[in-house]
Amino acid sequence: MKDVSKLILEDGAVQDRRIYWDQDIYEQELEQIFARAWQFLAHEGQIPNAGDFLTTRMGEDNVIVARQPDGTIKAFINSCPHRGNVVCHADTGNAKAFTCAYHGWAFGLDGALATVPLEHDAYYDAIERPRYAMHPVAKVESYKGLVFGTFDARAPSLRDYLGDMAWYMDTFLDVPGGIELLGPPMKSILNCNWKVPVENFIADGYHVGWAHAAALKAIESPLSPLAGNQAYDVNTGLQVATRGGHGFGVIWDAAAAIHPEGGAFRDWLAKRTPIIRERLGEWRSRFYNGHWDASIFPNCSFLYGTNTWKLWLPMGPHNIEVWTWTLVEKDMPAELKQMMVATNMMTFGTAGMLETDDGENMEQCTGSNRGWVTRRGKLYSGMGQVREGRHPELPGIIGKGIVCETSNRGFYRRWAELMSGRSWEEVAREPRSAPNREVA
Ligand code: UNU
Ligand code: FES
Ligand code: FE
Repeated sequence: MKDVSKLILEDGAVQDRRIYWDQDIYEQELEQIFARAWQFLAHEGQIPNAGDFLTTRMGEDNVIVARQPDGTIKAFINSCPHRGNVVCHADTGNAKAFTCAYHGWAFGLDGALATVPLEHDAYYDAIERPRYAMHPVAKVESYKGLVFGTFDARAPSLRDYLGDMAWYMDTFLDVPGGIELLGPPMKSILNCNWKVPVENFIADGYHVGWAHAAALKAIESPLSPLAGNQAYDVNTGLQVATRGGHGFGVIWDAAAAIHPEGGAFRDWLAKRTPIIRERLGEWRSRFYNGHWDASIFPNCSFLYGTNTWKLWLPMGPHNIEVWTWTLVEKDMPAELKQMMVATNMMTFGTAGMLETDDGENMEQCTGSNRGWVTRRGKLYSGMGQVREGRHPELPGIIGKGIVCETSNRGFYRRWAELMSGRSWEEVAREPRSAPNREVA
């Protein structure tokens, strides 16, 4: 294993550019991160009934996620244990069994090998079927409807893995009726390293006024004054890095800000806020009205408010597939849900105005490291490091204002911890506390 101890320096603020380019570092990510960490698979509502399934990826491994007759969810690798053919070619559907197109092995909803053509005549009944189940995803667990999986049986529980990020996410997960992810997901390809969009969503309030200047003006949103950083109140909001590499930034009172037809959404928020305050308290009712940019380690991101929900699926060191759903509250009226979908398509869909602003930057941030000398340089995300600290009421490390790189640093500290190959226990034994400085 490669010694990665020098790739992330200064408490997460300095990154070696080779982490965005080198094949051997990428291979180590597949092993130490994607084969170990919990990854987002689905929302339970996408596969409500027995036999419902969908296919997705964990790292570069194709997986089938299937609702079992007993209501639980199982996942397994979508590759036939006979000669390796892809078994299921559908994105989603309902099945009684999964049958391989090559020689006809058939597997149950739990991935067990159920029938083998010519089993008696050609195998002489000597095949030990339990040995040829489809490779299981070691653990599949849900948090308030969000389903995650890990290939590592020794991984902590999903609840422990999400840590304090779960407390923050309850803001929109723990609403009456819960949430839905509306699909089918829009899918596109970007020629960038998977970490670049994760950075953008976890921490990058800095780019919003600049990279999205034209889009913000065109949308004529309450955030339009940010265009070109003309009137960007960087102290509105805050940024959070929670232990485990997750994090987000929030702009207060901006949940509906980039919806051109945001009126119905604002009405909805106003109506629901007292209920959220009652259930979750004052802070979460404030977060409920804010606009968030967020990432769940390693590769799931979302913008609460704009309500885009994304997976950045790695396809080699310089390529990803982007999957985009729309997050809505289940109890929202149908027209409001439709408005959320339309805005998401217009802003962060495949050809979305803001998605294309970001996509171009993300590809160039990755591609410039093709240069051998360039690649030997470093990048800097030290913004706000001298001001971040603890908060009397909020968990995690708090950065002051939305324009800040606190959660970027938290992401890279976790990246470095897992990339070193240390066990979950070793990593957990080193909790990093917030700098001893109060950030109100
Ligand atoms: O691009 C973003 N992450 C963003 C855009 C965040 C907030 C408002 C608009
Ligand atoms: Fe699947 Fe042969 S490769 S039955
Ligand atoms: Fe952006």
